[in-house]
Amino acid sequence: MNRDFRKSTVYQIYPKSFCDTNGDGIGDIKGVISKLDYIKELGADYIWLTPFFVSPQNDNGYDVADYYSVEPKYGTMEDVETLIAEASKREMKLMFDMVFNHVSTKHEWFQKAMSGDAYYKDFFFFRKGKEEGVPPTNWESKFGGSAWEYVEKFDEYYLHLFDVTQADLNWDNENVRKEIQKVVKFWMEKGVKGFRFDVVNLISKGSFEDDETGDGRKYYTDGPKIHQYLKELHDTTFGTDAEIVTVGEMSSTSIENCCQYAGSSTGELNMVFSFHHLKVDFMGNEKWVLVPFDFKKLKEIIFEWQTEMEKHDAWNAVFWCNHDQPRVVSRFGNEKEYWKESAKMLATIIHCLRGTPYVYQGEEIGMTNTDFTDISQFRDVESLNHYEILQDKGLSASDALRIVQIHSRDNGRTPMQWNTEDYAGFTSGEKHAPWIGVNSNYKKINAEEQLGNSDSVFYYYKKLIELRKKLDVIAYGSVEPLDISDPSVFAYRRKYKNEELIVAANFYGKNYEWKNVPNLSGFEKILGNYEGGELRKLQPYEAAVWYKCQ
Ligand code: TEU
Ligand code: CA
Repeated sequence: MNRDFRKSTVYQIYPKSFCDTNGDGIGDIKGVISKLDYIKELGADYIWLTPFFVSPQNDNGYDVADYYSVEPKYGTMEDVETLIAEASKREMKLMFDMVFNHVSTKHEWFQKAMSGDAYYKDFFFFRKGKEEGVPPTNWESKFGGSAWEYVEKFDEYYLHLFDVTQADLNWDNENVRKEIQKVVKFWMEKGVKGFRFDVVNLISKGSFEDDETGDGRKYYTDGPKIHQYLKELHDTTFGTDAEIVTVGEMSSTSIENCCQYAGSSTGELNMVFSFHHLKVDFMGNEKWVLVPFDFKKLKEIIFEWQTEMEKHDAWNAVFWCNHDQPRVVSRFGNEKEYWKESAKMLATIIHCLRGTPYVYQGEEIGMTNTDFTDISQFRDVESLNHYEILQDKGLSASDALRIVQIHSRDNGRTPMQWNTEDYAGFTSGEKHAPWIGVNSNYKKINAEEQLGNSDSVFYYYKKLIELRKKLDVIAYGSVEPLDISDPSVFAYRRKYKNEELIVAANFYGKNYEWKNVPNLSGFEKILGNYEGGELRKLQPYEAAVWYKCQ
C-alpha cells in the first residue's frame, strides 16, 4: 500500500541509546526489534534509524566507514533484515539515514586517497594552503576549529566541515555520485522505504574563498549545483519507487531553496528539516551562549515556514527534538512544576501543524535534559570541543560547563527510560554500564509507568498521531496564524473543505487571559491537556484543539 506521508508520523531511533540486548552498554538492532510493538502502540508509520553502519563512532555513526555493512556493536546484516521484515509485519516502514556529505577517514576511499591514489584523492577536497601553515580558507568546522586538516605528505589540506575524521566528499566528481547511487539502491533492494539524507544541502561546494563576515557557510550551504545533484539522485534511485519517502536535513538553509527541495512536483525530496526555529535560544548563529528563548521569534519563524511552504506547495518535517537537540520539555517547557502539562502542550503545537511530525525516542514520555554535573559525563565530540573552546575564550570551567549542560547534544542521547529497573531497563549492564549515563529521574519518567496510565504523555502523543490520520484538516489543511503578537499564546487555524480546526496553547506557566479569543461557535473541543476549559482563561501550559465540521 502506498501510504500518504502527510497522514504519517515518523518515530526516530538513536540505536546506541535505545535498547541494549546483550549487556554491553550499547543499544543494538535486536533492541529495536524488541520494541517494535511499543512503537506500533504509539502509532508511528515510519521508523527513522540513525546510522548503524560500520564506523569508528567518533560522531556516533555519522562517520561512516562502510555503507554496506552493519557496525558489529549494533548487530549483523541479518538483524537489520529481520528488523525490516518485523516492522513490515506491523505495517511500519524503515527510514535509513544516509550520510553522504562526508565519510569517515577510515573509509576505504579516504584510505586510498591518503595512499596517494589520484582516482580517490579526487573523491575529496585536497587543496594547497594559502601559504605555509595557513589553510586554504578561513572556514570553521561545525564542531570547532578549522575546517581544514593538514596532510604533511602531500603538503595539502583536506576539507572537513564536521569532525576531523569526517572528510567531505567531492560531489562534483561524477564517480562519487555513482558510488552514492549504488549505496541507495543497495538499501532499496533490502526493502527500505524511507531515507533521511544527512546535511544534504551542504554537498555542493561553491568557491573556496575566505569568508570575511562569517564561518564559511555561505560558500557551501545550498550550493551552486545542489538542486541538480538532488534531482539526479532522485531520478537514478528512490524516484523510481513511489512508495519511498525522503527527508533532507537542511543546515542553515533558506525557505526559497526548501520550496524547491521539497516541492510536490520538483522531483527532489518529499520534505525537509529546517532548524531556524531551534535557534531562538542562540545568539544569532552562536549556540554556545546562555540566552532565554525568544518566543516571538519562535512563532514568527514557525509560521513563516508554514505559510511559505504551503504557498509553494512544499512540505515540512515538523519537530522539536532529535539526537542533536536538547529535550524540548526542558528547553521550552517546564520540566519541574508543569512537566506533564508542558510536554503535552508542546506536542499539541507540533502535531497539528501542516507537515509530517517526527517524534524522537523518549519525547513521547517527556524525557528531560541530562542531569550531568561534570564534564567527564559528556560524550559528544561537539560538546567536548566547545567546552575547551569556551575556556580558551576566557570563561571559567563552571561557566563553560553550564553552557554545555544547556546546549549539549548529549541531552537527547541519554538511554531511553523503559522502566524502574537498574539503568532504566535500557541494559542489563552485565558486561558494561551504559555508554552514557542514565538520567536519575527514570523512576518517575519511564515508558512502563506511562503505558499503565491513560493520562500519560505517551497516550497524549498517541491521540495526536491518530487524529492526523482521522482528520483531513490536520493532514491537508491550510494554516493561518492567530494573534501572532500575543506574548503568551501560540495559536493557529487550519481549514480544509468543510473542516476547521483551532489550536491554541498557553506557552507559559501562569494563568493567562487571552484577549483575542477566536469565535468558537460551532466548534467542539476534541483534545487538550486540561479538562473542560475555555480559551479565554488559559491555565499554565494549557493547550486545546477545537474542531468544526459543517
Ligand atoms: O547534523 C548536522 C548539523 O549541522 C547539526 O544539527 C549539528 O549537530 C549542529 O550544527 C551542531 O551544532 C547532522 C547529524 O544529525 C549530526 O548528528 C551529525 O553530527 C552531523 O550531521 C554530521 O554528520
Ligand atoms: Ca548491545
